[in-house]
Parts: sequence; C-alpha cells; structure tokens
Amino acid sequence: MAYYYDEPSRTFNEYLLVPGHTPATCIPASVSLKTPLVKYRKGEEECPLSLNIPMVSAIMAAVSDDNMAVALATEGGLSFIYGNQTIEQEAAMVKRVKDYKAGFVESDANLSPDMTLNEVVALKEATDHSTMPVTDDGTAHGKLLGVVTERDYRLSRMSGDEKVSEFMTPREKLIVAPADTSLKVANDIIWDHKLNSLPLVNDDDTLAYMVFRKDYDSHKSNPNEMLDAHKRYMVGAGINSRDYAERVPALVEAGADVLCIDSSEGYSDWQKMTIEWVREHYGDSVKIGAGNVVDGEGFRFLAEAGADFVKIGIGGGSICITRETKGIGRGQATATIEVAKARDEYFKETGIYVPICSDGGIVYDHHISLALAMGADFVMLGRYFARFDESPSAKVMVNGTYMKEYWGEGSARARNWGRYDLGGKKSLSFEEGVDSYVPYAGPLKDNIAVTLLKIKSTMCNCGALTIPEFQDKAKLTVISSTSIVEGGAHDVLLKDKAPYASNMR
Ligand code: RVP
Repeated sequence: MAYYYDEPSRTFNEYLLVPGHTPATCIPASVSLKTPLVKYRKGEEECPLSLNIPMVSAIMAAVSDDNMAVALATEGGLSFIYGNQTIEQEAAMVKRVKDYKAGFVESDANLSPDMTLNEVVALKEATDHSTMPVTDDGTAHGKLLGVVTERDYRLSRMSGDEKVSEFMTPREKLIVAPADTSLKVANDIIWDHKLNSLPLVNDDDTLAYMVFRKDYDSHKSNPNEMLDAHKRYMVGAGINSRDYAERVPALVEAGADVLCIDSSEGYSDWQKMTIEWVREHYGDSVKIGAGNVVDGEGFRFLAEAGADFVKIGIGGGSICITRETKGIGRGQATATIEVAKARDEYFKETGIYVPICSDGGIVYDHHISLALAMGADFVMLGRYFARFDESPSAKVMVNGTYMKEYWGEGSARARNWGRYDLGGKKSLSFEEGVDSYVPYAGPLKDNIAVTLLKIKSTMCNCGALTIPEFQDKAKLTVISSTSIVEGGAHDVLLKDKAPYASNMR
C-alpha cells in the first residue's frame, strides 16, 4: 500500500520565526554568516571549504556565468557555472574566473597612435572610460606607447582631427611597474605619485594590466571575498551524470573549486555512479555536491554515496513546472526541515557533517532566513540573481519597465535534458520549466547588501550571532492563511504602488 505522510508539505510562506531574547551584544555588525560548503568531521577538524555568506547562484544559463561568479565571490558567495554548454566552454568560463585578478584590469578601451581625437571621444562615450592606454597595435596587450586621459586634451581648443600620438602622455613620461607587481605595491605607487592609474608592463614593454585607484578602493571594501590559497576567486561548476568522465577532468584542470551534479531529481543510481567515479579518480581532493532530494531517505542515499553536500528541492523553483508535469515534489519548507533532521542523525551516527543547501523557491529575503533557521547551511537562488546586471541574460524593456530574461533549464529554450537523467538514450523529452521575465534590479552588490542586512537583523531578533546558533535557537511557527494577510500591509491604501518588498518581486 502506498505510504502517506501525516503532515501536509509546506512552503516557506507558511512559517514565521518567533523572536527570542536579544542581548545587547547581538547587533547585525557582529553577526557572522560563515557556513560550511562541504562535509567534514565537525568538532574534530575545520571545514575545508566554507562560504562567507550562505548564498550560491543556480546552475543555470540565465544565471551563472563567469561574470556572475566574480561578482558573487567578491561578496562572499559562490556561483556554480552552468553545465548545459560544451565542456570546453564551461572550462573556459571557470578558467576566466580563476584568472581574474581583482584590481588588475585588462583594458577594454585601447587606442592606437594614429587614431584621432574624435575617435577617442567616441570611445570614451561608448565605454565610459576616461583613461585609455595607447599601444602600437591598439590592443590590450600591444607595446605600450602612452596613455590618454581627459587631462591630455581640450575639446574647445582642438579640431578633433589631431592624432593620439600628438597629445598622449608618451611612454617615457609614464610611471609604470612590472607585470608581477602585487596589488598592494601597485596601490602604494599610485598613492606615492598621486596617480589615477598605473600600467603594468611585461619585460618586452607590452601592456599586461592597468591598475586604477578606484578599483583598489573597491577591492579593499570587500572583506568577505571568497579567495583560494593563491588569492584567486573561488568558483563552482555544474556537471551531469552522463559525460562526467570527460567533463570533470576539464573542469578540475581549469581550476574549479567544487563541482555539483545538476539534476532535477537526485535520489538515483546515476548520481551514485557519478560520485563513485570522482572518488575513484580523485579521492577526496575533488569536492562534489549532489541532489536534488526532498526527504531523509534521499539525503542518506547521497551522503552514503559520498556526496560533499546535498541539495534539497523538487518543483519549488520559480520557473519550474515539474510538479505540474510529473506530479513529484514537496513543499520546500517541509523538505528542508526533514532533510536537516536526516543530516543531524547522520552526523550523530558517523561524526560526519554533510552540509545541505535549500535550492529554489526563495521569493522574499526572509525566506533565506527561514531556510537557514530550518537547518539549511546555505541556499541556492536562480530568480534572485537573474535580476542583476551581472547575470548573462538580456535586459529588455517590457511595457515601460526594464526586465531581465530568466528561463528554466528544463524549458524548451534551454533543452537541458541531461538534468532529467533516467538512463538510456534520450530522444524524446518534455518541458519541466518555463521561459520568463523578472524585474531588473540593478547591481548585485547593492541588492545583496540589503538582503544580508535583513538576514543578520532576523538572526539578532532571535539572539543569534552565527548560523549554527540561529539553527539552535530558532523558534518556528506555522501560520494560518489569515495571519499571512495580517503580515503584509493591510487595510490601508498604499501611496506607493510598488509593494515594500518590491526588491524581491
Ligand atoms: P528559483 O531560485 O526559485 O528561481 O529556483 C532556481 C532553481 O530551480 C534551480 O537552482 C534549479 O534547482 C531549479 N530549476 C532550474 N531549471 C528548472 C526547470 O526548468 N524546471 N528548475
């Protein structure tokens, strides 16, 4: 006979946190959001890989490319580069993140000596850069001949036909530094000589990077950056349970810090085989997450198979229609609570703590706090990140409002049938996701700052300074449908049509 669960399966919207005592020492500025990403022997050793904030970006073509990965790692989170592209393309994205040097800019506004002032002005307008290196071939890595800044020309006194070579500051008058100069030393040179920029050159005097004063300032103001032992940004990458024997080596070679099997439903032999292959070839040196599951059984299966972390969630994603098409899934809150219990039991039995990630269905910022309180170590978000400048999707105007495109990996647009692996050859498939718009929300940095402040404030209301303390102290209550209405602005006429939570909608 079929098994019936006693409890209905609930969503985040059906829960609230009841505040606990807040000591005077418990203020948002003192809260740490550091959280484990991969399994470890808790109490006996340090987690080998932790996140500085409990947020990762979804393994989706509309969300996680190298650009997003750099922006999110800067803030302390991690992106998983999408796997629905060729192995070479995915490895190249990972490599670009690992090669990215914060504060070291490969100039994208370069001049050649025979360009005219008019062309310089046009390039300045197109790129918004006022400092441009001049190289013999006009590329970012040609032989350095000079630099043009706004101080080198006066439009009112010049015709526009003058050649760059006539008004640039020539190489012999420039202060430059060798290509292997550290960012700290480059910054000292900038300050000592009151410069706005410093070209770094190779031994043959070709241009390597430009360092700008303003970039160093912004780099310094990111204390949460996710950096590896070589001070490179950290990045994850999605894999599938089909071509792992070719994809994994390429991603590891490119420098991926952690992998994750991307699948709609992870309680399967296909995932076990994928993890076993990685263990056989790399031992524990390659970290690999698995999922998605929605109950304790699924968690235990993947933990025993050797997963470094386990993702939770089926059908809760904003663009996901798996529950409608296949009738499988579970409310995200119930799934998170149950998997967290299984994680704790597994830890008691084995001494191994396998972090869990609540993936999909985060609509409001406070849903992140709820997921953490329910036991998630971190959350994965798609829609949230898709709205930002840094996501790879197009920004378009729809009915007078800027939107970003956002589509599911199981949509006809993505055709990522690999994440719905049920073995055998896949010739025929059906959609489990949709193509959509989400409201454009600006730069990641600004949005994430507000989100993190809300999470920290909630934690302080519950008297917690760390995520484990929050999970320990949290008191969660199921709310009735009428109290959901009571929880929003009600019985007033809003002056501002945009709801107060508009940054999430
Ligand atoms: P959301 O943050 O609610 O937009 O959900 C993102 C999650 O949705 C992803 O991390 C993934 O687990 C799931 N997803 C991605 N594509 C699809 C689909 O097409 N059904 N679902």
